Order: sequence, then C-alpha cells, then structure tokens
Amino acid sequence: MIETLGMKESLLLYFIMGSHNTPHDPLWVLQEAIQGGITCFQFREKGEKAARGAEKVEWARALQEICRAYRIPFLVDDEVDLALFLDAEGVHIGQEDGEIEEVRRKIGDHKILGVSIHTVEEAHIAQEKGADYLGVGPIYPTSSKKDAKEPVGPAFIRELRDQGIHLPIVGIGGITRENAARITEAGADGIALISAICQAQNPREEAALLRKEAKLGIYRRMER
Ligand code: TZP
Ligand code: MG
Repeated sequence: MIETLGMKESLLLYFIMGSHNTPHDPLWVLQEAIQGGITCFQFREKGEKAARGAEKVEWARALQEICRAYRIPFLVDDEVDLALFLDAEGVHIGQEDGEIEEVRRKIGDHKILGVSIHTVEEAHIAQEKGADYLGVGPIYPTSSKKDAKEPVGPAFIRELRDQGIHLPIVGIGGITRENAARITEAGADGIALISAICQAQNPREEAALLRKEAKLGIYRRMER
C-alpha cells in the first residue's frame, strides 16, 4: 500500500484500462496518462478479448508497478481476491459483485472501496454500508461497457447531492474533453474514463486537457 492523496483529490481524473482497451501499448498509455495528470488508476480486465489467468495477473502487476512508481492509487475492478493478492490500494464493485459489508470485511478499513450505483436508493445504501466513493453512470452513452444501463446525464449527480449523498463521487461513461466540466460542475469530484485516454493519439495531452476541464467544472460549481 502507498500513501496517496485524499479520496476526493484522487478521483479528479480516474483512468480505467484493460490490456485490450487501447490500440497502443497499455504500459506506455498508462505512463503517458500519468505524465498528463491522472490521479487514480483502475485495472479492468473484462470482456471477450480480456487476458485471463496468469496473463491477466502479469498485466496487473506491470501496470501496478508503474502506478507505484508515481504514487498513483491502483484499484482492481470487481475482483476482490485479485485486489488482495496484489495488495492493491482498493477495489471497485458493481451492484452484482457482492455485498458491500462483506467486501469491506474482506479488504479491511485501509483499502479503498468504490461502488457503482444507478439510483438514489443504491447511493444511500452504499453510503451507509461503508463505501469510500461512488461511481455514477453511465452519464453519457458508452461503447466501453457491454451491459451499460441507460445514461443518467449530469443532472443525476446534482440530484444525488440534493438527496443528501455526501460521499465522494466520480462520474463515468462517454466522458470527453467536451463534456467533462459538466460532470464536476454538477457535483462530482472527478471523472472516470476509458476510451477518451485509451484511444487518444496523444494520451498525455488528452489527460492534461481532461484534468483541466474537470478542475474547471469544480471552480464553476464553487462560484455558483
Ligand atoms: N461503467 C459505466 S460506463 C463504463 C463503465 C466501466 C465505461 C466507461 O468507458 P468510456 O469509454 O469512458 O465511456
Ligand atoms: Mg462490476
């Protein structure tokens, strides 16, 4: 485990990638994204083309090593046992990936637990049961998640805040440099994305631009 920024600060620019998400070398993409200013990384090795078994663990270790060198929190999607095996900084689970309390018990109090939510009720439950942050989305249509639900739009983040959700929130799904500021302006602490960085010709420049937009949204919200 590494010492990292506070939870909200870590969510500002949350990069997610599996080895198959990019036409480039994933290790190069991660390094460039870090140079551009990402604040958190999630290993999400999922889907038909995903690596499995030992190959998956090798990818995870290689990406984790880069994160460690730059003190970027490394989280694992879905797989609590893999997160524990790697001594990752945390794990991100969906509504179908197990009970929040049980996952918390397994990982302990010092690891980060992120939970995806799609309704105000799910957000309240995750907040009560000890999630460290909420993943909210898809905000916009996305082709990176096969079983994605209907897009909720940035207004849903505002509604969560109005309904008493105070946990750190990261918006996800179809986020680009054009719409990024709207997510944080609506009340999110950051943006999470796959393709905007994975598919970019210049992931470093793209990350830097996205970070600027995410910050801009926060400033706009503070000025209101
Ligand atoms: N969860 C909700 S949308 C999504 C996940 C993992 C995919 C986000 O990918 P992209 O390419 O940034 O839309
Ligand atoms: Mg999941």
